[in-house]
Amino acid sequence: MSEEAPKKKIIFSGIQPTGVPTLGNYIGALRNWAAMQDDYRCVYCIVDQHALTVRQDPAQFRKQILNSYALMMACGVDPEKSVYYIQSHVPAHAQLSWILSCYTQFGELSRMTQFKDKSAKHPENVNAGLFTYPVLMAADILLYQADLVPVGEDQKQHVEICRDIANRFNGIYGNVFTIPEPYIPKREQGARIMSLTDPARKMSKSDENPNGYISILDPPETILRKFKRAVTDSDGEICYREGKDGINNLLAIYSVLTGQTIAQAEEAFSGKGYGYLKEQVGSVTAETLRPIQEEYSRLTADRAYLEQCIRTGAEKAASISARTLAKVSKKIGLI
Ligand code: ATP
Ligand code: LTN
Repeated sequence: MSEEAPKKKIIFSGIQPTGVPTLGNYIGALRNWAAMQDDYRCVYCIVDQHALTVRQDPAQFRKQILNSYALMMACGVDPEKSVYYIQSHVPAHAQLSWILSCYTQFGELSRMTQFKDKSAKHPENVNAGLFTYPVLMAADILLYQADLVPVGEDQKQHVEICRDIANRFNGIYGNVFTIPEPYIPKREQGARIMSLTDPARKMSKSDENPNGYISILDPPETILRKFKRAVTDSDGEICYREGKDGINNLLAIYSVLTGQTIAQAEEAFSGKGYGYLKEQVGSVTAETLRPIQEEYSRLTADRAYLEQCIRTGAEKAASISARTLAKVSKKIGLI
């Protein structure tokens, strides 16, 4: 048997170091990052340049970048198995982003929901970076010739524009880029975890009200308290149904974290009250996050090791991305 093993597919994903990730980030994205490392060639990135689209306090930002790097490792990202680095350490991202921006239309960027949402949220700072954010994201993905991009549902539109840009570029210059596919969990499997205070909105780490989200680093008492206060409805029945956003959200969290189906979770809570459901979801969440929190404390105490991982990650990423950038530059006629 001399047949070569089939080549592993390439995964690329990124997360902004804009604060401590939430349970939504964990379920929608980070959990899957760790799980994919054995079956794919994974490239994971702390996208600090994307975070600059919102004003950051420099001292705070510096800490957050390092902490975010450690936290993803605590969630299972292994810098030995995956290429794991910080975006600004690899200049090819910004370089390719400029080139791709010349192949992206003003009109298509204007249609991005995240741009509309974030401009409404920060009307005093609707900067050009916020507008061209999806182009930098396309550069991230295309530099590594990624086949799949694991993200939560909110990022689907950005992966689609990335595909459009890549197809347009390939249409002119031949097969330069792999066309990536979004890799999104099903809705009941946590593609969109909702806010605990307003279950019509997604759980977001930049929510002004900390009761809306569970931070990955919240201590158990805080987790239990936040779930206890979670907004539900008044009909008192525990089932997954249209219009029951609060209960659907709790059932989705419970089923994802316990590995049960929604139907099994409904069964387990049949005839029980909302208070009991909240307590159970709270304790399953606290139990899931406990080992992550312990590993995070261990890692942040070992700064030399973290810095070494960051450096090695950037070297690996730079060497892969330089190849794509060189190919692109040649195709478009740069000398
Ligand atoms: P911000 O509040 O700063 O906009 P965010 O919480 O939306 O940030 P990102 O850094 O933009 O987080 O997202 C990281 C990953 O987490 C992305 O893949 C995104 O799709 C996913 N994600 C974010 N929020 C949720 C959510 N509520 N449910 C499921 N996945 C989510
Ligand atoms: N826009 C994403 C973060 C992000 C990303 C990426 C995700 C930046 N570049 C490339 C996947 C692939 C977000 O806000 N969650």
